[in-house]
Amino acid sequence: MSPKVSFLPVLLVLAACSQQPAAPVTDAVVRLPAATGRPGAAYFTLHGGETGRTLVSVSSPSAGRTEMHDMTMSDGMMTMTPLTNGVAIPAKGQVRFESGGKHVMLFDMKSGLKSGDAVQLRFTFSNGETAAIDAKAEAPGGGDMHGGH
Ligand SMILES: [Cu+2]
Repeated sequence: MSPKVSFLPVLLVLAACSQQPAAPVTDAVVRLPAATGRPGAAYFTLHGGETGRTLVSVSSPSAGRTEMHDMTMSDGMMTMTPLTNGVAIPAKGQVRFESGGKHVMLFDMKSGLKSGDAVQLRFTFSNGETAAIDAKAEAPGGGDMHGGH
């Protein structure tokens, strides 16, 4: 057997990976509430894939209720707008949910969650596609605008 042949299995694995459809959601984190009873927030990156998709809802077994919000700054005021018509992600594009922008609010969170814990998020898209992923819990940030929400 020549040395070259031994590389073949590695190449096959790489080829298989590149043909898998990209995950619809990556980089998920959950910002834990600063105090019990306050809402937490979920942040992540949505991927449109080959054809684009529309996120209609996000839920979590660790939260009693969730809402999707967009936070925008107008005339120096932070405004929170519910995203009731879903969030469209263009084909091959991305939409970021991040601090100071779009976010998912997690109400009535289970107590006892701590930094580093896995918090499951369940995503539903308008085409019927669903995804469940584990977000990493993060300690509440001191400068988080969301504290007064
Ligand atoms: Cu909010």
